[in-house]
Amino acid sequence: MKMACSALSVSVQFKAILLLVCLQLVVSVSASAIEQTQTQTQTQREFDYFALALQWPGTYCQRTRYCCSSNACCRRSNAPTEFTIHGLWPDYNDGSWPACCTRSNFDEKLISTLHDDLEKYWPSLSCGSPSTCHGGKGSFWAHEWEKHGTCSFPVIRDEYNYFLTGLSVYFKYNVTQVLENAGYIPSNTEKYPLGGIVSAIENAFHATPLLVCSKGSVEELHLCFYKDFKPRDCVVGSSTLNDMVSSKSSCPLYVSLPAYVSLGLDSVKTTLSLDA
Ligand code: U2P
Repeated sequence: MKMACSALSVSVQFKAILLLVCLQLVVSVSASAIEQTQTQTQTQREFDYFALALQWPGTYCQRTRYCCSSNACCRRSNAPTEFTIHGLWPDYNDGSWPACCTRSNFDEKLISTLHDDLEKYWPSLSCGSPSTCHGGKGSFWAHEWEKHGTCSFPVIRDEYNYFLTGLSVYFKYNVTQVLENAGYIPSNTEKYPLGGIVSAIENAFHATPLLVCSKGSVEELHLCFYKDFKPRDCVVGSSTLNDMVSSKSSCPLYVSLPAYVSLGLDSVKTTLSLDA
């Protein structure tokens, strides 16, 4: 499976198809592996569902105060203009989530075949070094694997499959395309009805997303999935637009979807923690 999946970065045309095939393999291999071994130490109860957390670069990149090589906001004309991945998060139905479930430290070599796709679709949008689980600091990917990935057991059992699955789900559920088709185009002047954005996603994927805003702009959009990666609502029980506006999402009734603006910032060598 690993060899087949490593062909992903070779052919853009076949990427989506291969990723979906890989995802199915990942799920079935993981399921059969459950019976084979239960050796992993589990100190937190098993999660209930997955959230694919997507970040909107047009909003995140407005915060960039200085540049560094790890920050995709600094790529100027090559900066991301579509939703990128924040993380694939195992969550509980009560709104909490497990974190740092095993001592499996991040190893970048294990995901070398996914590197180009991860740089493009799962980049860091800051210069900060987030905390890892056992007292250190690391890359954005290290943080996501150690904090969230290690808790996706038994559905996803290792680092490579965690990132592969994140990419696969992201390619299958193209939020940027759905919003564009519904007329929600990145703009620094327009505001769009939150209900319209939610409906566009519901119509496409038959499940209610969760939106997170910052100062009236869409910052994140979460898609939620059962453990077999079929879409489900993100908010259990009450998912009316009112609930989303008032409590869960920090979004007003009309939101901006800012277009990415090239920063024109100089890079600095020191990684001061000016942006998170
Ligand atoms: O929402 C702020 C931060 O809380 C963490 N979070 C949120 C929702 C959730 O289901 N799981 C979760 O971990 C995220 O932290 P991070 O992964 O960025 O460390 C989110 O940024």
